[in-house]
Amino acid sequence: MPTRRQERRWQHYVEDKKNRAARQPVKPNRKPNGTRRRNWAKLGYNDADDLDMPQTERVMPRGERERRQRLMAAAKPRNSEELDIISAPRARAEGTTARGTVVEVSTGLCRVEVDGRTILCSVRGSLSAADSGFTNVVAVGDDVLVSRDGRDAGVVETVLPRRSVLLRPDVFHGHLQQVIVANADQVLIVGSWKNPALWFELVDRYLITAERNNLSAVICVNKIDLADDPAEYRTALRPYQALGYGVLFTSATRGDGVAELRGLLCGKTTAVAGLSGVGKSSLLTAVQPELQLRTGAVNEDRHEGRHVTTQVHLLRLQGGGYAVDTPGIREFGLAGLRRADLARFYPEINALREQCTFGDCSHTHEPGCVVAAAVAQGPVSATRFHSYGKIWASLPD
Ligand SMILES: Nc1nc2c(ncn2[C@@H]2O[C@H](COP(=O)(O)OP(=O)(O)OP(=O)(O)O)[C@@H](O)[C@H]2O)c(=O)[nH]1
Ligand SMILES: [Mg+2]
Ligand SMILES: [Zn+2]
Repeated sequence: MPTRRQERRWQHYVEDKKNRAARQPVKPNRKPNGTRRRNWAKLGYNDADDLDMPQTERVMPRGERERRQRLMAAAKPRNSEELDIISAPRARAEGTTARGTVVEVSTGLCRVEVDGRTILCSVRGSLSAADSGFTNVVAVGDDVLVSRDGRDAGVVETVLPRRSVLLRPDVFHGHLQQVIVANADQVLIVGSWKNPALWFELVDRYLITAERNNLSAVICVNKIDLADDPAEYRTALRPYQALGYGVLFTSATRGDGVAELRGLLCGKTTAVAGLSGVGKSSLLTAVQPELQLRTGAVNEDRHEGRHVTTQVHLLRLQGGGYAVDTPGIREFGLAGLRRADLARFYPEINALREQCTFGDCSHTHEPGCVVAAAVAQGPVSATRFHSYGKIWASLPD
């Protein structure tokens, strides 16, 4: 217990300190200390515990911030939805904030589905792309908080933490990444058996992208009506089935596999990826005819589509869930992947790697490569090995 005298001395000390601080001359040109901005858009749910730290925070003694976070986390509800709301900076127009999903984006504007209605929104200027780490602030699939000004318009105030992102190099700044789809659960990799012919390397690239983003992937081989014999495509896709990948054979024109596809899309957010002209829009229209997505003929000479779908759209499905009809994008992100890490995405190659003569065998040219020998004998499919080599050659060391 402090004595009365000690207490008085303490009071005196505090008063004196206050007065001295008040006597400090004000320096008009003093710059405020730099602040650290919290990059909440990049945080996953794992980081949700520290989301309600203020946007601008003081530099604290070592360990102090973590201590406060632990205390706050202990006092907080564990429900992730509540965490989202708590973590969001307050919208300006309090009382009119609503939560919605971005269904379409164009420069500076986006359409957001709120309570079953789609409203046109601008994006609050203080939400900067640089802070998000990507070249776009808002992406299709984003969960956002909007403040409403009128029934059909609003402003995106906050982009809530993303569960997943599908990226591609930005069109104008190739070294930066653009978010194509946020919060997808799975990728539907669409290729056509013919016209244009199935491009296995692209299938593998998309499989790697999906795995790197923790998304499940299903391969959909469309236009099977153009095959002379079903054995052709069934044999070609067997190595993928053997590896455990889901494979669906469809014909948007004849209706094969459409019911199965509908079931697969139900209740999830699916990014539909594949080259132009393979029938992505046709398949989605077959799944849900009222979507009536624009489709286009494939160029007879070049066997390529004409990029009929140019915008990324989030389409609400009747059975629940969303599908994202993406334009044919070749370079869904392998950014940051190095040659040495590629085999990790080829389980059948990875399983043999320790038997190769050289410990750091790349399985592309070395003598004594067990993987190359396995291709001749069968365990590694020639198609997969070929794609592995092509992708390896395109990656940095
Ligand atoms: N024979 C056949 N043709 C199909 C099938 N599915 C789509 N097509 C045709 O393929 C062409 C391209 O189809 P789209 O649905 O526009 O292709 P997309 O993948 O959406 O192309 P982009 O929007 O350019 O990326 C159209 O002429 C379709 O009629 C199919 O199962 N069989
Ligand atoms: Mg299309
Ligand atoms: Zn090897």
